[in-house]
Amino acid sequence: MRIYHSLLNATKFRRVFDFGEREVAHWFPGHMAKGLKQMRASLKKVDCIIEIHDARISFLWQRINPSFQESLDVRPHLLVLNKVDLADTSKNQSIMKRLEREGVRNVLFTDCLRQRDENVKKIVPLVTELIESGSRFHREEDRSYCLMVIGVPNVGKSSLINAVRRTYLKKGKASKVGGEPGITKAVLTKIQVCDRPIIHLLDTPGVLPPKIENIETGMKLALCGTILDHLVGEDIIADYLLFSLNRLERFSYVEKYNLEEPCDDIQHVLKCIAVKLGKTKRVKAITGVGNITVQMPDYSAAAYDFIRAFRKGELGKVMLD
Ligand SMILES: Nc1nc2c(ncn2[C@@H]2O[C@H](COP(=O)(O)OP(=O)(O)O)[C@@H](O)[C@H]2O)c(=O)[nH]1
Ligand SMILES: [Mg+2]
Repeated sequence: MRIYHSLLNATKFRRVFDFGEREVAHWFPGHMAKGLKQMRASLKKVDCIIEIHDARISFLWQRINPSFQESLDVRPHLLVLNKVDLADTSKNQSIMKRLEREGVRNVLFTDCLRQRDENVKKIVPLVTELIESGSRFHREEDRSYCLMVIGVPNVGKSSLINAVRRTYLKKGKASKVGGEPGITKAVLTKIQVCDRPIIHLLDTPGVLPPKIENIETGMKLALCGTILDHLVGEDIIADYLLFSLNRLERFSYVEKYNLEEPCDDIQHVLKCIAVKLGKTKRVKAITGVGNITVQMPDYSAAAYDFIRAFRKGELGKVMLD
């Protein structure tokens, strides 16, 4: 790996990102309020909550709704920090310390795409213990529990359900997984994942916090795929990605896309990506001698690829907060 010593003096890069006049207000699809209402109505039947967060973003930005959170807090609660394969795990210790200070006790880091993830295996014993040691627990002959899985869109709720089911029932996918947020819309699906004890998981639609702290937090959530890209704009997500990679000194994009050196200019980077991937488009140009067709870099296609490469972990592991 090349080291870019001269560039590590940060003066070459932007220190802050200019969001212009953007606001987060229009980033929330209407179905989220409906989803939240349904979740609230089903809470009575729920013995334990599994809250899933993206391991790359601070815990604070991903709690879905303060009023809903209160009704959650009376139940046993497990926090799963997912997509740990994409996260810079050197920060895990300090994350755990911070969570402890916030009073969050039961935490697991997971990679739901891995065939045999050790921490996915721990979920059933841990929630069983949490439920049975709780004050609401009444021992019955048929132990049967219902768990609600909550979290922002695209964080891996359905993948986690499938992973637990794969581990304990040796069965295939039951809940649809998607690359775009909003695949599990306003329905709560109940899926059995274990038969001793009988455990059902309630898959829920992703719900974003009703008020995102600030635009930068919104952009981090967007970068990790929790908000529909077109609502935010792929051009700005790509630029924020470049800003973040430079800030974190993750320079693998330089070699991957044949750049000469790290660069803070998104237009230049997208051009290199387009050239490298052969993403060009023909456009008509009017000249003095008539109309001609010229090849231009396809900036949108390049931005799309850049963002997807990041989400697949191809541009390095990160911690955005
Ligand atoms: N790299 C990685 N990707 C994951 C992980 N869990 C889920 N995904 C991907 O994240 C996307 C959203 O997953 P999904 O389960 O549909 O999220 P949901 O909207 O919360 O139900 C899919 O493309 C999954 O393949 C993980 O642990 N690591
Ligand atoms: Mg889902």
